[in-house]
Amino acid sequence: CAKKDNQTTATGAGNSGSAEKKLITVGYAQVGAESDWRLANTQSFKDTFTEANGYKLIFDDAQQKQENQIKAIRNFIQQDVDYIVVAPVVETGWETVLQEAKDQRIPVVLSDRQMKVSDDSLYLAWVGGNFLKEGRDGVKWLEAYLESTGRANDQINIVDLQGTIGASAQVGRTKGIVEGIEAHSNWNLVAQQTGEFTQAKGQEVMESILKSVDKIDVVFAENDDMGRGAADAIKAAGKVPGKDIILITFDAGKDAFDRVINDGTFNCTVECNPLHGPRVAEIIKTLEAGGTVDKIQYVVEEMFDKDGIGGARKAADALPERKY
Ligand code: GYE
Repeated sequence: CAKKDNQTTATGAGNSGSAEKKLITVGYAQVGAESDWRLANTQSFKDTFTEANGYKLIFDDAQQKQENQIKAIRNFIQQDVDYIVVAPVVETGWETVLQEAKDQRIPVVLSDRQMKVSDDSLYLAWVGGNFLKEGRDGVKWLEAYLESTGRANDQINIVDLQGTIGASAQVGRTKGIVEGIEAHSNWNLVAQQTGEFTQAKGQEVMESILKSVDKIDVVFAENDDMGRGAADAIKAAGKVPGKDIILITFDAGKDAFDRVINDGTFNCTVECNPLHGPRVAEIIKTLEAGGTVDKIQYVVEEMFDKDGIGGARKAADALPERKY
């Protein structure tokens, strides 16, 4: 235990005292490669945590399985890394392994999805998107869109294609749309099922919903990839996505922008920023210098549509600044 006695878990202050400049070893327990968002997130870490920037990155892809992430974290502990970064696949079930990291005095930083732990001293900080706000933004846009198309008082049947159940990105976005449905007596939740945040599963689930539900007005796809799958399923059923069925997605990646601007198959996409590499590096830099960081750090995010209604920005205006 004496090994890291220049380090405290409260501040994480680390190598700052050593004469020669050592690389800081960072183990990143990544969720998987399920979506465009995830690929951009992985790239952001690989681009940031380079040797040239003073880091050695040990990257692990857990293939969307918590047990694999727990194994990866244990491996990082065994290798005595300087920091462990986790993008937790689900919110719960992390106490034991985080306690193991704490016992070895290895600071843990969370990024992207959140954890629900009984003792929040088990991690130093979290940085990511505000998923409940994202869900509520999608609702605000839908209200404005229905209003602008004269449908504010019509019966509106809504499908919620959910992300990985128990992931904080799913929990927040689902809560947002469910609140919206409860607040409008003419909005009806006609189907709610997970598409695991993947295009293939999103398509498969949407195909079966289209067979069992007669009238669908809106699909709330909890990421772009499932939105793409849903658009394909809607086309295959002889309907026009974006016209016959309103499509709202989350992430606002390049392809979603293209659809909103060009073929109209998505009506609105709510931003979720994946470029967390530099944000986590900033946290580590501060900790290395003996400083303290805000425990919870939300990234500011927008939403985009064709015409700029309901608080959305026009996608065409924002396009030149987009980085993913
Ligand atoms: O929206 C989805 C990805 O956790 C915010 O995970 C992330 C979500 C993102 O698979 O595309």
